[in-house]
Amino acid sequence: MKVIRWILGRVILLLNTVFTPKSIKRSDAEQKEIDDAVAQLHLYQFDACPFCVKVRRHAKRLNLPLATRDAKQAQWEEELVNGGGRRKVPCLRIEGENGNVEWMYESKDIINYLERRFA
Ligand SMILES: N[C@@H](CCC(=O)N[C@@H](CS)C(=O)NCC(=O)O)C(=O)O
Repeated sequence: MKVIRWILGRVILLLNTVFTPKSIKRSDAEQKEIDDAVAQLHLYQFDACPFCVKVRRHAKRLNLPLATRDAKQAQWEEELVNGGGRRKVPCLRIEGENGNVEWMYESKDIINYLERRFA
């Protein structure tokens, strides 16, 4: 089962590389504004998790320099569990202007959030 999952993960990564989505273009000023806003976001994820790949593809399409944190690494896993409450990926850590932090689980919710905010 583990081997099958590993192989499927590699296939997903390969397809993701071959069919990389095109990023939307913005003016430099607009992109800078977006980059600054996205700096407050971190995606806790696994490389080959299909739900994470889906979120990363949307981020790529929206031209968002979304920082990722590999939740297989002890440091990020601990942060995810302590902050979000569950060891589940993808999870988007959203830091607000006033320093408050929201942990958003579920790929659909994350994608909707990114679309609403940045599309
Ligand atoms: N419905 C969730 C499914 C997420 C999910 O099942 N993630 C798996 C990885 S692909 C996970 O975090 N499993 C917990 C674990 O591996 O510890 C979504 O769309 O985000």
